[in-house]
Formats: sequence, structure tokens, C-alpha cells
Amino acid sequence: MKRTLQITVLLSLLTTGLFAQQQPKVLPADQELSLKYGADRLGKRQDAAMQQFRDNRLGAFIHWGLYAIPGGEWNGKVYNGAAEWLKSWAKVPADEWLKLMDQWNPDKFNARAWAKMAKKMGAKYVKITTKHHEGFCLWPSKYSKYTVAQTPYKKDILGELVKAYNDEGIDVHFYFSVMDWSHPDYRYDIKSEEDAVAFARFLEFTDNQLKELATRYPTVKDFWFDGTWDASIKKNGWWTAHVERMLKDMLPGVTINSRLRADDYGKRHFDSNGHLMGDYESGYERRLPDPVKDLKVTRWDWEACMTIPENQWGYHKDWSLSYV
Ligand code: 16Z
Repeated sequence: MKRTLQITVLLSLLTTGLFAQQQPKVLPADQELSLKYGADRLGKRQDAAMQQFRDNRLGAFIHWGLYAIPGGEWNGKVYNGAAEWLKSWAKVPADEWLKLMDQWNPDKFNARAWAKMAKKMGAKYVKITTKHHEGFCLWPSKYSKYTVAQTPYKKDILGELVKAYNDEGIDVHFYFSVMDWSHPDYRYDIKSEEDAVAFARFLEFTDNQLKELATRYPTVKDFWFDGTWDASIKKNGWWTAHVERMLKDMLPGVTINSRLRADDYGKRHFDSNGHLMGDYESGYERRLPDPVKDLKVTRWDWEACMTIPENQWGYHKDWSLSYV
């Protein structure tokens, strides 16, 4: 179990609910702005796939990446911040960080044992980090040098997990960070023509990775986007609408969280008219709806991420000491 914890890095439970966290301002219909990239629907989705998402109720959220190896410690110093952000806390350059790949060899990893554990705890769905901010891919992406295929372990971890969970009747959802610290074309903002050109390449790379995931693992039920808050993405709201459409065309029924989305004016989650974009609202960790105010609002679906430590998602060797 200890070993599993080391390799694994689970670390949060999810509950789905029907309530919006906060009620955004909704303009009277005749005063609404005309948006090209706003909500593509008013109110909740009512199809069977969305109902399945809602009915699943309890999931497990697994964060597993290179950050599980140092577990919050770099050069003898333990950082109490979230372990999956260690590269940032310890200011480790990308090339140095990615050398952790040489140590990626979880030879005791057993996808079927994980799936059985999830089943036993009652999880109806599991969210898995396909790629966190560090850029390391749990699947052998042909668009990146930083994947499981380039490690001593070599095997497609994501593929094994998808199969094992599906065999237990558990839905698999993909976490995907758009922000990618391993990619030279990522930009936090677009301040020059050079930035615009590089970021256009980056968005094409991201499209390719997403199409690759949807093609390789067509049973995926949901994409949960993260790392979408930078100015570069807010200035490219069109792209977030495009991604939502692209995935929904490829995978009928797939659900997408609101955090992916920005509208024509860079407004995120809820568009400039106050309508939810994507299929359900994703708040930050441990954020629950207000039990009085928000329980009256059932216009949006909702998912809450209950991290076990206060603010940790990846495996941290010291989290039980620092956070309890
Ligand atoms: C407050 O700034 C944060 C907090 C958490 C920025 C990003 C995150 C990331 C975590 O690393 C984890 O992946 C979580 C789901 N995500 C929001």
C-alpha cells in the first residue's frame, strides 16, 4: 500500500452535484451581447450522456506525473506547496525537470488492482491526468518527446488504466492541462507578432494531442481542462470554442468542463451574458455551492474536487505532516 501510494498519487475525491457555485449576472434577453464564442446552449444538457455524468456522483481524481518522484522535495529542501507545482516552487528549468523521466519505472504498477480498488470504494468514474502543467504525457504521444514511451518503463500507462477501469464498468475522464511548461511555443501572453506565431503553433500542437487522445481512447467520457487562465488563452476564446466543438464532433456525448472556455471578450466559465460555457462548472479545490443560496439555483451542473490534503493533488511525501 505504501508503495502504491508512492507511485500513485491519488488524491482527491469528487462529487457531482446540480448546483452552481455563484450566480452570475444574466442580462435581459434583449440586452444580451451577440457572441460568436459564448455559451452554445442555455440551461442544462439533458441528453443520456450528461445524465450519466450526473448519476455517477462519486469519482476519484488521480494526479500522476513526474512530480510523484521528488514528492515535494528538491535538492534537500521540502516545499509545502502543491507537489505537482514543485518545478515552479523550486524554479527548476524544464530540461532539468524532464530528466526525471529517466527515473520513471513504476514496475509494480498494476492498473487492474487500481480499478478494483476504485470499484470497491464506490467510484463510478475516475479522472486521470493525461498531462499536467509539466508537459509529461501518460500516453505515448507522437507530438511530444516527453512521454511514457521515452522512459525506462515505456508502457502506455493511460491505455492500461482506461482498459482496466472500463473493464470494471467505471467511466474514465481525462484531465488535460493546456498550459505546458515543456513546450517552447507556450506563451503566457501575446505581446508581439513572434508570440502570436509561436502560440498559433502551440494551439495546433494542442489540437493534435487532443485529437490523438480522442482517437486512441474513444471510450473517454469527459475532458476536464485546466491551465487555461493565462492572457494568451483569454485572447483566443475562439480556440476554446473550437476545442469544445472538435471533441464533441469526434466523441458524441462527451462532456466538457467550463474551465476550458473563454468567450469573444476573454470572459471565462460564464460568458459575457452570464451563461455557462461547457457542460458543467468546475470550481477550485474544496469549493462547494452555498447550501442556502445556490441550492435554489439548478440551472447548471456542477462538480466539486475534494482534495484530501488542503491544497495538494500530486503525491507529497510530507503532506500528512504539513497539512493535517
Ligand atoms: C491556485 O492556483 C492553482 C491551484 C491548483 C493553479 C492550478 C491548480 C491545479 C492543481 O495543480 C491541480 O491540477 C488542480 C486540479 N488544478 C486546478
